[in-house]
Amino acid sequence: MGLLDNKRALVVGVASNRSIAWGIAQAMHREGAQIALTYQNEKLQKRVEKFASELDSKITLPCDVSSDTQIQSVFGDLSKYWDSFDILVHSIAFAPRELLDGEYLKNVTREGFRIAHEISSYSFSALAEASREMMKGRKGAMLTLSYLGAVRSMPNYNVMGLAKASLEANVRYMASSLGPEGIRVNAISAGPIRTLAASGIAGMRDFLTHVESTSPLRRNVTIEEVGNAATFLCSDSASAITGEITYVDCGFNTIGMS
Ligand code: NAD
Ligand code: 0WE
Repeated sequence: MGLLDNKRALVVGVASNRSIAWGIAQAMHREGAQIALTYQNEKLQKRVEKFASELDSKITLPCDVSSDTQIQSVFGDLSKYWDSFDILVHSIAFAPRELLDGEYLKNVTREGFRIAHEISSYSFSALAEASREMMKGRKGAMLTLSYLGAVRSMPNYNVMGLAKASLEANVRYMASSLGPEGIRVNAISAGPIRTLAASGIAGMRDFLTHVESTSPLRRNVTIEEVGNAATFLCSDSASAITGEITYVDCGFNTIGMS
């Protein structure tokens, strides 16, 4: 018996075998869920098709969340395979790189601010609204990925911190919108992990070594551990949990004198 037997999950945000979304998709598949994956662009298509086949899935769909038409067509395409589904995982974020370095105020721009919020927060609402019809009446669950920079100022994280604060508020408002339909909405705030999105980030190594030396568990979190927590939050075992931000960060957010 798996935690997610007879459930179907649409996972948005797999780009490599280090992606948090890949850790989540693997854990959900292990617990019995059928998986569908999306890919941002043609460059990622072949890779994502290979990842899907590793999870016994043939369902891979294009979805760049900056396009309303692509968001709509994902669900049109998905309905050719599934008449309904249970779980939506949103694991994407983007801000122009030059804003993720140096002093926040000096580097923030109107356009960079807009892009960060659109891709990292608005896209969760847009995907949720487009999912609504197919998730109706089935104890559905939605999950997104946040970071501590939403609630603390962190060096270089800058405008992404504001976008994550928006995303966390979005979780609460979406939970309120969708709760009456039995759909739960939660976020995992994960500790730093070396993924594509973290590569080339100024000072990423310092974030990792700092957590390793000061967090209660004295180590960093893995995508497998985020996947396991995600599986729980999207399972019926978490049936009364909604609107929550759950930290999966080896306890780092709980300490003082950090
Ligand atoms: P990743 O690079 O593997 O995943 C980021 C994904 O975002 C990619 O799949 C990329 O294709 C997708 N994406 C970006 N712009 C998009 C667009 N316009 N349309 C569709 N997809 C788009 O990196 P990751 O670290 O696994 O990131 C996943 C999530 O986890 C992000 O929300 C990130 O903020 C969050 N997170 C990451 C860390 C970390 O340290 N790596 C920590 C906490 C939270
Ligand atoms: O949310 C993130 C990273 C999200 C991200 C990454 C990139 C890199 C490539 C958003 N946009 C872009 N744009 C690009 O051009 N994390 C939680 C990982 C992360 O990013 C940081 C961190 C940590 C941790 C940036 C600065 C400081 C720490």
